[in-house]
Parts: sequence; C-alpha cells; structure tokens
Amino acid sequence: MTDTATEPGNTKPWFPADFLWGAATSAYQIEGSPLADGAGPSIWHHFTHTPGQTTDGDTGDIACDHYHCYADDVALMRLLGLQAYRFSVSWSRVLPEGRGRVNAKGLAFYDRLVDELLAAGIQPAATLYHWDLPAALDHLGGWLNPDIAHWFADYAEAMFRALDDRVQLWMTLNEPWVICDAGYLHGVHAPGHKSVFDPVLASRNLMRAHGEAVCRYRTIGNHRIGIAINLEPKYPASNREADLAATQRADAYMNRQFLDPIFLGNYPDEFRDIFAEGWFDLTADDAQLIRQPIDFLGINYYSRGVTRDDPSALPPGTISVRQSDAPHTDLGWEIFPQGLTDVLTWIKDRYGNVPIYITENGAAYNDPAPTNGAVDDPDRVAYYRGHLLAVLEAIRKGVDVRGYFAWSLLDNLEWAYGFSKRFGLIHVDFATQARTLKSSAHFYGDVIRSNGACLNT
Ligand code: IFM
Repeated sequence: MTDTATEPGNTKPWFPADFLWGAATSAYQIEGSPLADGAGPSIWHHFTHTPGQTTDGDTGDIACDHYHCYADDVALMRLLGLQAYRFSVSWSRVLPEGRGRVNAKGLAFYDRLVDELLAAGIQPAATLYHWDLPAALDHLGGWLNPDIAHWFADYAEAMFRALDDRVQLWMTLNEPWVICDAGYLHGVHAPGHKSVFDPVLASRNLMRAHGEAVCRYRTIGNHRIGIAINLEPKYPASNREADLAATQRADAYMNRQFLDPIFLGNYPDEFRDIFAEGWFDLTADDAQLIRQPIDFLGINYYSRGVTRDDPSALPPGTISVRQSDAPHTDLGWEIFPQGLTDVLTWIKDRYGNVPIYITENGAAYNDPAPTNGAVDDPDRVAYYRGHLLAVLEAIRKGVDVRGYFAWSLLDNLEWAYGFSKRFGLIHVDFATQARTLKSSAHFYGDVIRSNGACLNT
C-alpha cells in the first residue's frame, strides 16, 4: 500500500494515497416501499407495525424513499465526492419467502442502484444482512434455526451471481452483536425476543451463516468479502477486582464474541461464565466453517464503555457508567475518539494485521431545520474530525486501514428510535423528502478531496 501516513517524522494528517472514502446506509433505514414490486415483509416491517415498539410509532414504510429517489441520492453522493457507497440488500425484497423463488423486480432495484453508482464513478460495497430478516424465515425460527446457514448462503449466492461482476466489496453481516443483544437478549429490536438462551443460538447460527456464505463466495466470487463488526473498547470503572473481571466479560461479550471464532477458531473462555447453562461449546465442524479466511474486516465504531460489575444485569452482568464530565451525542453515547485508535491497534495485536475498513462511524445530533438551504452541525463536524485523526493515528501505528465509511449518508430510521435521531451528512425532511447538505457533508467532501490534508487546519 502506498503510504505517506506511516513515513517516519510525518506528522501531517494525510491518508494513504489509495485510501477509500465512502458513506454507508442500510436498506430498511432508507429505502421505504418495503412491500413494493412483490417484496416480502421483513421482521423489521412486522416489528415497526407492532404498537409501542418504535418512537412515535415510526416505520420504514417511506423512510427516505430511496427506493424511488436512489438516482438523486447517487447524484448527491457524487456532489460530495464519495468514492464508495456501502448499502445493504433487503433479503426479502430479493427472496420474498427468504428462500426459493427470486423476485426479479426486487433484484432489479439493486441492479439499477449499482449501475447508477458505477456511472457516477462510485464503488458499490454491499452488505448482505443488515437486520431485516425475511418474516417468512422468522416463522421457521429465524436465526434460531440451524438451517438458516444454508438459507443465507443460498441468498448470498443469488446476490453474488447477480452483482459480483460489478460489486467488489461484500460484507456478509452487519453487527451480529446488535442482532443478538438487542434482538434476542433485550428484545428492543426485531424479532423482539427477551431470552438469556436465544442469543447464544442466534450468535452461533449467524457465524455459521457467515462462514457458509464466505465458502460460497470462494467458489463463485472474484473480489473481496468480509464482515462488519461493531466494537467498543471496555475500560474498568474502578480497580476493584469485580470491575476488572466485569470489564473482561464485557470485552469478551462485545468485542471477542465474533472475532475470536473467525480469526482464532474458538470462543473466549468467559462465555461459560456469561451464559452459564445457556452456553454450549463449538463443534469442530462449526469451528472450521466459521474460521474461513476473510479478505478484510469491517469495523463499526461509535463509543467506549466504562464498565462496572452488576450481577443483577442481564448477561454479561455489567453496566456502562456514564462519564458525566465527557461530551456525549444525542443518543447519550460518549464521544471518545481515542477508543477508535485503541480498538484498531488491539485488532492488529490480537488477530494480526488484517486489512480493515471503518465501515461505520458517525454521530446523532439534534440538528436545526434547514435555513436558506443549509444545516449547521458543528458538533458532527468535530466528531468526524476527532475520529478521522484517531484513524490516522492507528495508521501511523502500522494498522492496515484501507478506507472509511461515514454513518450515515442520510438522516434515516434509527431503528427503535424512529426518525427522532439524525445521523446523516445530508438532512432529510421526512414530510417532503427534500435533501439538504449539512456542514458536515461539506466538511467530509473537503476531507475526501484533500485526502485528509484539510484536517491539518
Ligand atoms: O443506525 C445504526 C446502523 O444501522 C448500525 N450501526 C449503528 C448505527 C447507529 O445506531
């Protein structure tokens, strides 16, 4: 890799010459039209249509109407100077029953999107699963049914066959930790299970599905495949033995749960403690399936956790202690750029110098409404600046970071928070679908155009 960032004595904010600058979204959060053109419902469609599950009862029925506005959105990406765009495919748009019959009209949407991106000189990066499981598969047990590994691989294969001639970066899953923790342990995300047993099974099947999809890719794909994992470095709230042990459990639960099986072929020892009778060991066959070499690792980073032991909490029996003197985003997440450098160097030390993309990073703020075609969001600009410098610091320390995707291109449906939390570089008026570039979009455009040199000022 061409690398000005690691030259000794170079203190300028500068990224490798071939660094890839992008922004990310996901299907259910932006597309709208979840049942259009023969698409089947997803668990998120059912969840948001269940009273009481989202703020203000918000649903993804319209969201950013990207299903219809995608060409205009790609034009905005071009205006920003994006080099890559990470989107996710809605499984039930392509396979309405989750398996079997392909819905040609659903697939055609992604075909059009990819062509539009390429025509604008933007590299498409596709995530196969960003939480919107086909409802038909959930009726069969969803992530709790071991057969889902084959269902997912069949769906992945359909997508590889359709798009691998044009898509060069693939991600199997987005944030399996959130799927298990929010969807199966706490029940605050679809499918809304609240169980201390289901997360273990879901986690195992997610990893088996990932492994099987990577195997399929090796037989028919020609580019690169990885996975997007959200990481949050854990620091102890005190030097008490209980807090130190809690920090290890929280770290195993959040940071090593998926990376250890992928890179080391086993689970952290802490899991027997964390899930007690709910835990079951990995079989040799599953260990082998999950430990498929991947071409890159996607890291989603937002914040850190300062950890305290709390035996009354759900697994892993810990709580995060709010740092009252630190700045926080509108979601109450502490702003801690140093944590991004820390997780990146930790990955290198623990798993080797795997190529990394930051597949998500960004902040929710209560932005003002557009005035005279502008939205001023200085806090988000500061968040991006701090975190980009943190990425640069990791690159200087020898971590092989290849690219960065801001979360998110557009304000969108922030899952159970509905439209109340805005993460976009671009403001969306959800009543009119008007888009307005925020100051952070202009800032990010400058970062891209100068390859980070403008961070110097
Ligand atoms: O909006 C989500 C995204 O879907 C997954 N990663 C975290 C983002 C902010 O919560």
